[in-house]
Amino acid sequence: MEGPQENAEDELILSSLPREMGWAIPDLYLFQQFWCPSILIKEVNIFQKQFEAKDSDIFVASFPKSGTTWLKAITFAIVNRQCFSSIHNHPLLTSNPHQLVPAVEFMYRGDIHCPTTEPRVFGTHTPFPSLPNSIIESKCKIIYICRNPFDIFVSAWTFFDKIKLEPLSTLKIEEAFEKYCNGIIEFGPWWSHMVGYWKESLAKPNKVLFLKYEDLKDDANFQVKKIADFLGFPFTQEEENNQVIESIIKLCSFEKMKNSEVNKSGIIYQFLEKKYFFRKGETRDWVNYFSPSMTEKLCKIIEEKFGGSGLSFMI
Ligand code: PPS
Repeated sequence: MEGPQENAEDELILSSLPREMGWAIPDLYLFQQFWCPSILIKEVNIFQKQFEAKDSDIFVASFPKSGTTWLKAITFAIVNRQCFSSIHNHPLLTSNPHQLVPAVEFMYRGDIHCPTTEPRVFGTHTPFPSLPNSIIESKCKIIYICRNPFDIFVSAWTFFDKIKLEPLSTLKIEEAFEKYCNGIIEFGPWWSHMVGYWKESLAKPNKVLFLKYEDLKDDANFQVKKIADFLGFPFTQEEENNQVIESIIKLCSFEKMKNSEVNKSGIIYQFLEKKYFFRKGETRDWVNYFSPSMTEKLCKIIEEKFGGSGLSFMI
């Protein structure tokens, strides 16, 4: 518990930071060059200062609404496949992926606990430059999932509206889009988030694996094998013959997860309804929401922010 002096210091630090209204969280502060939700600043600080990574740790990193839940499920299923070989008694049928693979930012809030078995698998929305040194310096691995910025926008706009905290009211799509184009969104700007992990994946391909939601949709079998190889848990020929990859894909599929009783009701992280993590699970749903001028504007921003980085999106 913090005393009055620490609270006063926290307040003083916050009051010196640029502030904007969030989409779901009333206040976002520009903290270490990203828009950090006020309720998580203390947690991100503790994470940076206290987290001790183990060489065997695995981090599923992402910008919100990029496919985190899906990749958490797949990663958990890959690394624990010896313990839970039967699809009928798998923990993913009785727990939400965010309970099995906790977000480090929420781990210091009380209702989510640090995994007790190794390899420990964690999630994080923290941008690469703000990760604790022990993650950078240890041999732990990071898998980043990236999604095209058009679908992220729609997914975020619909999701944040459902989970928004008082006193926020519904953001019109035009208002949300304006903020999005300025990078003002929980954990934004989205472009620097993606480019940060992208560059690190190029510099250290054994440390950071960069995946795209669209590629996972397109050829899950190939991507699941790639993840397993990267993590040092490759599938044996016997496993391949026994359709182990296919059963992991099926277990983690959108339909299976959305329709699983455990994901239909209840909350996690103290305020998030589990059912809202599963909406359509498709690519290109953005065409149903974007006007021609929005499309043109976002294309320009993508060109400006990603040009020369080598990172591109199939629009
Ligand atoms: S969060 O809040 O950051 O953890 O959200 P995140 O999981 O990153 O993104 C949510 C979007 O991913 C879709 N989703 C899936 N797609 C494919 N397969 C599976 N299993 C799956 N689970 C969740 C979810 O529906 C959100 O996308 P949209 O476009 O809104 O449907």
